[in-house]
Amino acid sequence: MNTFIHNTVLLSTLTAAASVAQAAPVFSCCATDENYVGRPDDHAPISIMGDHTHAKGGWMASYRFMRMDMDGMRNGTERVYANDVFAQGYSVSPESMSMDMHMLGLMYAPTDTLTLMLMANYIETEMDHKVYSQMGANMINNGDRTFTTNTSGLGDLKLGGLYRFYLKGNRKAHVGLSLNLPTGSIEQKDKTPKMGGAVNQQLPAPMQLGSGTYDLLPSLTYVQQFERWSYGAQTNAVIRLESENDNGYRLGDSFGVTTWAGYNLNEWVAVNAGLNYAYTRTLKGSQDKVGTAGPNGQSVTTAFNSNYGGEHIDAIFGLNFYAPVGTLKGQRIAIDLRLPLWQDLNGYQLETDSIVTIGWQMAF
Ligand SMILES: [Cu+2]
Repeated sequence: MNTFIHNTVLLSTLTAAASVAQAAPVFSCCATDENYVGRPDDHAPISIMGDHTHAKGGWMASYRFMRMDMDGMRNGTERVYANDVFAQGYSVSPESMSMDMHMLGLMYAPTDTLTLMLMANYIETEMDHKVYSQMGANMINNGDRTFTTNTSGLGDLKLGGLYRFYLKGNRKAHVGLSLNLPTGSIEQKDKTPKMGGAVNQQLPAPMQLGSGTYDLLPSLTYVQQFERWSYGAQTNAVIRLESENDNGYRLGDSFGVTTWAGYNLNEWVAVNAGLNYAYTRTLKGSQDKVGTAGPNGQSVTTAFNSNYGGEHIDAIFGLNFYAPVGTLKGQRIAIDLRLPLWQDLNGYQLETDSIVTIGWQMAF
């Protein structure tokens, strides 16, 4: 009798345990090649590139829209104003800038360890400026104290691959290497001030659509997944391979480190947050077609190398939506917001206020 009760209790305990074991793991940990199971936190916040690889034969198409807003000038870590810029001898001070970028991406994995990537983008920029005085405005800008420049067009093409060299249990790591092809124009012009009146002239580097140089983009990414959440870290760099482009300058090399964590609220939605540190070196060479002289001494801040480069730390907050089943299976929609926590900019430059990225990704 005792044995019977004991066995019955044991059996029902086992049955209960088995049913819990079947029902409990909503999320399969972890996505290996042999047992690939998508989950919302499989991808980093959408603004982070090259964060994931694909299993053999996998394709992914993506579209991202990024908007960056910059408003107000900064010297080092201090907020400054147009009058502070004019006091340094500049005739024109940038006031604000926005950049919209549309990015189309394609990924394909010929093997489980290698994923190839291609990215193209279309850029639209707008910059507002202020002229140092009414007298100056009369001399160089037809009497207007403010003016706006715009550019738009195709940017640089990026071509490369990710190689996953480490996969053990719930941990994985990959290196990435891409080449930036200078397909974006560096010949963008718009109506800007000149002695005698504003005319169509070459715009400074921040308004150009490409770097004008072949650049190397290496990266290293590490990710660890748990049942409900995951975290990752990535370090990346931009190395300019040429000493100058066709217009006599080259953009600064840059180096960055990003960490993030994602938490699955359910099978469809994950929240994520992260931190990004980036360091950019100053511009090198000289912008041949951009004038440096103005009625107040110098022209605009963006004509001078000392006003390029710096460091910043951004906080990242995002949401990933993923369809694990149904007609939308394999599709993702994600959004993230980057807010600068700290910026230390060389010379006088526009400060970044926010970067929003919205993306759609489809694996097939
Ligand atoms: Cu992908």
